[in-house]
Amino acid sequence: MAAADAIFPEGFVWGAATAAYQVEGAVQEGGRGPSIWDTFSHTPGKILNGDTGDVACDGFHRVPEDVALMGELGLGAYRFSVAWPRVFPDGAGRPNAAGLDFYRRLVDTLRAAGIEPYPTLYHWDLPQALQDGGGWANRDTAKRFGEYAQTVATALGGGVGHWTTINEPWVAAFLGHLTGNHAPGVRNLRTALAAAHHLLLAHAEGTAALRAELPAGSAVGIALNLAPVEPAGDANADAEAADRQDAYLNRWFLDPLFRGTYPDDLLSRFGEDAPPVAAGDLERIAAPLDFLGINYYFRSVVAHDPTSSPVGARQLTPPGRPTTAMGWEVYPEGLYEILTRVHRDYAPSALYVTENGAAFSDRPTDGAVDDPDREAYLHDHLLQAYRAIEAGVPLRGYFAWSLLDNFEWAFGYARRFGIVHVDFATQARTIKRSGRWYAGVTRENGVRG
Ligand code: IFM
Repeated sequence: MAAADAIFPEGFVWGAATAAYQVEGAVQEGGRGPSIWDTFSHTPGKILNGDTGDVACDGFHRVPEDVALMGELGLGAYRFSVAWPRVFPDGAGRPNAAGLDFYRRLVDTLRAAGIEPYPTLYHWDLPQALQDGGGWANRDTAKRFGEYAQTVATALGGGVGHWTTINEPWVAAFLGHLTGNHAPGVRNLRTALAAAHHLLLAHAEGTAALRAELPAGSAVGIALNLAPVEPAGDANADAEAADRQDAYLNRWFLDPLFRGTYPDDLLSRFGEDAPPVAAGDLERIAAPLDFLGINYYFRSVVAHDPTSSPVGARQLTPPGRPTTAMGWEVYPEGLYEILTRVHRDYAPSALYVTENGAAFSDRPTDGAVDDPDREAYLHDHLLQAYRAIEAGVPLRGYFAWSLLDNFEWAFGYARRFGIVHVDFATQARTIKRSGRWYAGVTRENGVRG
């Protein structure tokens, strides 16, 4: 073996990820009800180019084709999300059998192909009916989530070993309820903090429901978007802003999940806007996890700026650094830094990189898609993941974001993250150069050379 080879531990899980609203389309089929993302994307001015997820990658109709692609890529696992409005079109009440059947078929097709299903129960598509009752600002929504989790576990339980409750509660809470860039488009700090707390409470309800329903040995976790935080300059004020940003982005979720507390420094800063925590909430939120999923894309570099963000920290892209089509800095070492930090400070029993990837504007030429930047991004991040394993981090798997080019939320179809190209006019799929390279990684169980 050449010195630079990074061969991962036996049994390491190689996967790719998507989310329901980003790929499924078929928003009015199979009894699906509307979600907040249907409402939001159909509101003029909210999404670049007026795009919506109405058709997306047409994944709802293309399960056999897409699972065959996963086979070509040599994936051992597929992380997808279950659309709550397919299961409960009205948010609650009687589950929709056709919706559950769709996911049963997906799980069966994956398993028949030797690919482990890794469902996520909430990747931002709240049933509109629940939003009409207050959405995540309403504590009851966490209860509804528990019922939904129990229903999906009953339907899929035997065939699924790894469950993620919520994807990126920070994004759902703060982009959805503070900046308003995501559905439901609210702009209010108190609402955002209530939403964040209720998303964690939903995680607790969902975890309890899954554990009650699933066979022993099933694993339940949550996926957080985390990043190392650096001050932009040498000034003390920037260092303090970086501490606050770390509390806001990372510790606001890690502390309650692993320690049953919210960061004191921010609680006092938020004052009357602080979340409505009832007796017993934090104990339930801190119930042990079987794994933590980390979604990592770029580090957070911040400058002190009292007018920016609820913590007075302005996010910057360090000048002269490479960036992706999202404008996000390419900083692979950040993956090592966040994995080792979380291992050191919180010691989850197992970790997965549940998302990592990059948008670049690539186009097919003569039927091929040459995306060396994405290949380099994945390569460099995988080497950092490997470094973290060598440093003792119990990292068990890696999921590239994304299997397919898809609906990138407020950016619509104008940002491509896929290792498989999608022509949205014809729905033709083409494995990109990065996808072919990743197939080599899954085959070799690591990165050679
Ligand atoms: O596309 C998103 C995904 O839905 C959640 N994590 C970040 C990705 C890229 O923005």
